[in-house]
Amino acid sequence: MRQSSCIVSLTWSLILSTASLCLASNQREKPLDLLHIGALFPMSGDWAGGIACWPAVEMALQSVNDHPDILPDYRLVLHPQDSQCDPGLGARKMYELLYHPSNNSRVVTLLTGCSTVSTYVAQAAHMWNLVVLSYGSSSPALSDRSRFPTFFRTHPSAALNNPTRLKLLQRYNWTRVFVLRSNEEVFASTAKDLEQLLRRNNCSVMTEIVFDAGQAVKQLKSKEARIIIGLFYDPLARQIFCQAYKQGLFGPRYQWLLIGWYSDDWYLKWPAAERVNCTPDEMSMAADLHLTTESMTWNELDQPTYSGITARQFQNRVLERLGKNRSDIGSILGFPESPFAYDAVWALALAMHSAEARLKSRGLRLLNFTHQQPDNPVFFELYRAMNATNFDGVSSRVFFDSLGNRIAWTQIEQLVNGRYRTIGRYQVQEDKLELQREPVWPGGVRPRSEPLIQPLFRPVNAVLYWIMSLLACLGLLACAGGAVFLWRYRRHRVVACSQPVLHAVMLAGCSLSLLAVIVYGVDRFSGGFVNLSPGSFRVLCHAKAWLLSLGFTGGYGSLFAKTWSVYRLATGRRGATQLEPYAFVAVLFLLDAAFLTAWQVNDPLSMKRELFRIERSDDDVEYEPYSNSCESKNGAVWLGVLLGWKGLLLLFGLLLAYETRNVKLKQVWDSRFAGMAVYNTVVLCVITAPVTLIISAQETAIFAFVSIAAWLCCVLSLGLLFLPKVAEVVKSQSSESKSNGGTSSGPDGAGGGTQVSKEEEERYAQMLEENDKLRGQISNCEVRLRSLHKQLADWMDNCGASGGGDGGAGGRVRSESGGGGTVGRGAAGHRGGGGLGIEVAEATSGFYSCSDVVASSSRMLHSQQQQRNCPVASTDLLSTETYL
Ligand code: ABU
Repeated sequence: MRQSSCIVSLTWSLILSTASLCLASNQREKPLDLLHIGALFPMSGDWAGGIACWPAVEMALQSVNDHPDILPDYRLVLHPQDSQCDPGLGARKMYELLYHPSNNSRVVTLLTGCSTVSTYVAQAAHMWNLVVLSYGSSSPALSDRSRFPTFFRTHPSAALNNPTRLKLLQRYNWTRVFVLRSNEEVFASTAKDLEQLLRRNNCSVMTEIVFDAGQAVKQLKSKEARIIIGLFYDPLARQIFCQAYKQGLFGPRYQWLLIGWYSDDWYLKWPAAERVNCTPDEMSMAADLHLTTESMTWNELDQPTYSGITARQFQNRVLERLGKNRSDIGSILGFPESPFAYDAVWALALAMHSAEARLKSRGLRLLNFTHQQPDNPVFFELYRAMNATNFDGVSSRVFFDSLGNRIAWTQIEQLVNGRYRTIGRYQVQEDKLELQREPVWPGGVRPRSEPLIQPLFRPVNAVLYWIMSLLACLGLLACAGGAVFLWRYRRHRVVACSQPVLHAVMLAGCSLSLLAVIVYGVDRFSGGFVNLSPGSFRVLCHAKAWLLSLGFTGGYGSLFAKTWSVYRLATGRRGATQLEPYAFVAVLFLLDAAFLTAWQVNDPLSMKRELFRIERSDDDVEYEPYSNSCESKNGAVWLGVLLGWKGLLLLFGLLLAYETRNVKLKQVWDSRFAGMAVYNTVVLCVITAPVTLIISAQETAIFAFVSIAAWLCCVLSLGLLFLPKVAEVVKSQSSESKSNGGTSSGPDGAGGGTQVSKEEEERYAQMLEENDKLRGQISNCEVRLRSLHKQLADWMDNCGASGGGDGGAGGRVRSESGGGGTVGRGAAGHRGGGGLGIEVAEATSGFYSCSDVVASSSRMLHSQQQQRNCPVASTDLLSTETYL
């Protein structure tokens, strides 16, 4: 392979040297001053564009030399060298041009082709005062004045294609792109510029560097690449497309975008040295329908350019020199760049001409050029003139930006059935896209940059939802049954002695929780067969929060209050009243309501779409499951506070239930069952709360956990508190019916036994009512007694009485009323001889009328007043008696 490339190189050197000699022989006929131009042509290698560019340069040189008005005192002499598109060889050729002993001519400028070579040459050239002009270098890296201070190019930068690529991506909505590039600087810098541009325009871009074509294609496949931009020379393009064929990275769903300057048949023919393990047919299949972008190389106007010929005439002459036909155009390497080469020579000649004119005015000439002088005026003027270039070339208008770049339109083409056809063109300065036709899409459908993601509503499992709703309804029925039972047997000992109001609260709480189970399922169905508007969904969110929270407070709060009152009674704390548990539950409800209102007002819940991992994918569509849930901005904080507060209640409830596990009280008949219900609720809540947080992505599982836990809490609590009572009532009724000779026969125990039981119940209830009434009367009496006692003391002070031998009037009234509220009579008595002393002590049994106590004290007070001839506060006493 090396041998053959040496032979090719030698052949071209001979041809180029002969050409050079021919040009030199011309010069003998015309004794003009010579201006030497060094030129590097890539006649082989990655881009062998010199093949068509050399004849173009030759033509331009001839027309410049023949032009009577351009550099009339000079003749341009070209020193061509083959660089083989190899940077090392290119650098060596440059040194040979500058220093080779056989070359005593002074090279004024350099012409180069192939980015890799131009990079080396242009980086060094300014050290010899050399302006470098490239006809075939596309690397964006060359647009760097600090590295390449004297570099110009008639070949536009490859970065000029990037806005066109972006335009295409945007037009076809391709937002996820892969860049596959080889490691040369030209492609690295193009890819870097492209990445920045795409990212700025919200396009996701991933770059893969090719070290091995097979591996690179495999990588693309594994990353599900669909839109692929290839940045590489054509030998590598062949390797990659062979692999693309083998690995199936072509056809429908895939779109390749390549560089447009390969020859038209690059995928069909390749040098024997290249190992491409695919047939031309396979390569055609893989490469078909790829798009290309490339700077426009031809002046489209069919008018003579500055050099005097039209672009078409130029094409014909180049073909003539190459001995080729128009039909060969696509396969001639460097043919697209040949107008750049032609215009490059004209740009140099015009710049030299202009520099000569300016130098002349200073008494200098172009021949005063030197390589060594740091600020050589010729170099300075030449550089200045190059910057000012502006003429109509065969490759359209030639001018450079401040970085020495050529500005041009970009053309978009597509390979359709083996032929490149124009799709349109784009001009970045004016952001102008002119499309002639739409591309043909592989498989007839425009590929997508990523699979179409279709949302898939995932409701809770319908069977589970209906089962749980049915169970919740049964639970609600049980609550209703419990309420009927409570009312029906409100006077029965087992009901009356087990805080029936707390039971009623618990029934209400359980009902709310069971309703929450049904509502919880409805909001998870929204988006499916229940389609709620966001507004209705919001209402449902709040309803769910209120139902669950108040349901918990009613259901568990009543159990907690019960356990609390058992604890208070069992530990014999004074001051605990019968109202305390109710007050406690009321406070819990108020706190809940205040918290939920604050949440709803400050941070309202709203509908949120929860997305889950993509599960299924067929063809080009992927389904993304989602469900709707309730969310608020600081929902986690609100929920944290609510759960924390409820968690504390659970913890304290557990402790109280444990503390009172052995307590048996007449007043709270069912205390042990209440304790067991507390245990159940705590265990279920402690398991459910963390589990639902962990499996937040599993809709059905969450619903199952929450609804089953709520349902079990309710049903177990109801069972534990009501079933023993029901059993007890049934037992007492059947034993009563037995003791009445088994006369009872009806389902509700209608018969003699039941009659007696009812009487008992009524009597018990009457006693309770009476007890309440008496307690009220006692407290009135106590107030009255205190007032009387005060009056008595005042009266005695006023009368100057100071307690005589009869013991004085220093009587003392002590009144106590215990939790039971019954008052005993037995401890009342006199102190001292005739002294006033009444004690109302706590009684453990029987009832005491406080009227007796007050009447007796009034009477004693009256008799003492009479004894001491004191005026009687008769109205008070009388009214007291009357009242009593
Ligand atoms: N259009 C050919 C460019 C070759 C190169 O930049 O190396």
